Amino acid sequence: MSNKAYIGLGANLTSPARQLWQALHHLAALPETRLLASSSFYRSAPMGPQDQPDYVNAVALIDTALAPLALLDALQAIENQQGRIRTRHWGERTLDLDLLLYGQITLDLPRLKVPHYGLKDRNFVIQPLFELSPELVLPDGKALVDLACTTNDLVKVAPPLCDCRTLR
Ligand code: A4P
Ligand code: MG
Repeated sequence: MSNKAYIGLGANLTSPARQLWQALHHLAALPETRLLASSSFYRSAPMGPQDQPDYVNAVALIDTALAPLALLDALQAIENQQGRIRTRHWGERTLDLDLLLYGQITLDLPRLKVPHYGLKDRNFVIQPLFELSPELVLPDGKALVDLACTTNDLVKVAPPLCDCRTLR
């Protein structure tokens, strides 16, 4: 059985936009998984420590038969492959991949909380998610459109990747 999952991508080191492109290629190559769509790339000021570069963020939609923990393992393997080094909390990184949503499932495991705990509070997640799926309803029944913020500090840095067939 396959499930739609949304992945949050973030990077602020070593050519962040290129890191996101590379991560999309890696997502497209995962077993039992299809990359369906990616949002535009957005630049934003760092949340957390301010003495780090701006981030580039995006959200990808995949269709996957990987179970949630297997998918998390795969996402962390991609982060490591792209040179992720864990230093300080909310610190700089070549690549962060967060499992935002997995179908309508809610999980509260030591290694994995779904929906991702920051989903509702972060413009750099809500806006690209809204671009992909404006009609989305979260597992708690909340409509994404009701979370969409009016104030906006995000700047688009790349055109939408509307044709993900080139990444498959
Ligand atoms: N984990 C639990 N649930 C999940 C999930 N749904 N998806 C666990 C992914 N991981 C999940 O993550 C720590 C642990 O969370 C993992 O081992 C996993 O088992 P991490 O990626 O190692 O560490 P982290 O990313 O520093 O911590 P955290 O709390 O996940 O940070 P966030 O929420 O990812 O935020 N500013 C801007 N503008 N844009 C950003 O993208 N990102 C962060 C990091 C800080 N500031 C930012 C941005
Ligand atoms: Mg993370």
